[in-house]
Amino acid sequence: MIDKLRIIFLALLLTACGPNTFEANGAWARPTAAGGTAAVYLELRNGTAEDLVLVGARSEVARVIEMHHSMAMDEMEGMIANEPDTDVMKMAPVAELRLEAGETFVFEPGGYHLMLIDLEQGLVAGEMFFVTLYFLNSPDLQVEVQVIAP
Ligand SMILES: [Cu+2]
Repeated sequence: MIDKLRIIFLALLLTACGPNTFEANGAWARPTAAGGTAAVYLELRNGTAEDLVLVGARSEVARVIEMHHSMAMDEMEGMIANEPDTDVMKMAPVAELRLEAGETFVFEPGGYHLMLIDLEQGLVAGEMFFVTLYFLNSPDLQVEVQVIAP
């Protein structure tokens, strides 16, 4: 009986750690003063068999989080944008993002990012904070974000 339970327990463990998972890796942001705006970059590995749809994010450190896509000026025709860092790239809000089954979706500088707007507290190098991601068809995912100096 004990052996049977042990096998079931091991099977559950293997299921949890196997390749068929959905996880966030390497989330980071730059140090930013309170009241400012900061981008979060990360990788979302969708090891499940179905596409997942990211529809939003929240964090205690910011009033609002938007999903943004940065792109070159010539792709921006007719779109409203603001970009404090450079005059070459502009960014636009995205309502939802499809994370394809078996793929890793990358948020990175110059591409997709989570935009923390109106920071309620400063982001300090060496510290971390949490962001919760919301999906159309998957449970919420809490992500630990490291604050890393450039
Ligand atoms: Cu942005």
